[in-house]
Amino acid sequence: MTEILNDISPLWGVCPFREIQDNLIKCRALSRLPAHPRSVIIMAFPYLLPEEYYENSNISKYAVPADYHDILYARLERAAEKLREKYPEEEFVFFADNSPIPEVRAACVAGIGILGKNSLLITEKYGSFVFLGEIVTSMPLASSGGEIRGCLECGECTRACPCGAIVNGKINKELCLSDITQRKGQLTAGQQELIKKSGCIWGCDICQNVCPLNRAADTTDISEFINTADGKIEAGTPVEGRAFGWRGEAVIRRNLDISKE
Ligand code: B12
Repeated sequence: MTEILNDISPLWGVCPFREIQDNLIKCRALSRLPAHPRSVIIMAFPYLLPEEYYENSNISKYAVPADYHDILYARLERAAEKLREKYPEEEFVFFADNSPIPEVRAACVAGIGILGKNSLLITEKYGSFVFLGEIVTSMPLASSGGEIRGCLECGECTRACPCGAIVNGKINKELCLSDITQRKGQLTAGQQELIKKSGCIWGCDICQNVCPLNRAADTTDISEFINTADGKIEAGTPVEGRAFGWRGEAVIRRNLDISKE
């Protein structure tokens, strides 16, 4: 199993399903869970690129490569197929992001990183610049984690957030700039100002960029992220196959207009 998982992710661990079963996220993907889920094999996929890739970028770092859902699904599917072959009596179902699994929590329980005040998982090697994906299985596997640890609590992310969205060490989704950039329709004058000032028309990296635990974060080796990088979005840039594709062109066009006003 180790070999199969190492082949798709440099960092993974096991969270017993019972540890997160009371915190499942209610979503459509919930129906895809195995009938008797026992373990969550949670995996981190580092996505930080060398600094020059972000020089003229006007989107958040996570959206610079092609849609990470597609990239993670291809890798997860490869591993799930091999696991099904090796353990034909067991179930293996993969998810990434659009998942009933509270991924940050599962990753903390599995011990692959620590919980930041910005509510993100921070790994030792890649900082918080990792995507999370998982294979939920009927196999009973031993937990790879120990005691759940928190971050330095230096308060840098809380102070740097232009929206005051980090309250008592939790993200207030309603205030988070990343969420604001994703909303449909007319934004308030205040919200428009926030987008304009940030220079970022999709997502937000502020709470990650100021985190001292991200200062020495390693860049990714995942070729699918490196080879597809495109950080400059202009009017007419196709949205298909991008992390923001699900939102459609209108929201991107609106945010571009706001940034140019
Ligand atoms: C909805 C969502 C958002 C929303 C709301 C975020 C939020 N934190 O609620 C919005 C749009 C704002 C958002 C923004 C971003 N997101 Co988002 N998001 C999600 C999603 C789909 C669900 C999160 C959720 O609703 N969890 C359930 C709620 C109820 O959890 P919660 O109460 O907030 O508590 C969480 C933690 O604080 C922690 N926790 C809280 N209490 C405790 C207690 C214990 C003991 C433990 C162990 C943990 C723990 O675990 C919970 C689970 O996340 C996850 C994918 C997933 N399936 O988990 C991605 C996910 C969290 N997002 C991700 C990313 C990359 C981002 C952005 C960085 C993107 C960007 N650059 O703009 C920003 C970061 C904003 C921020 N600082 O959180 C990654 C995070 C990777 C990482 N290193 O942690 C995830 C895991 C997606 C993925 N598959 O990679 N996101």
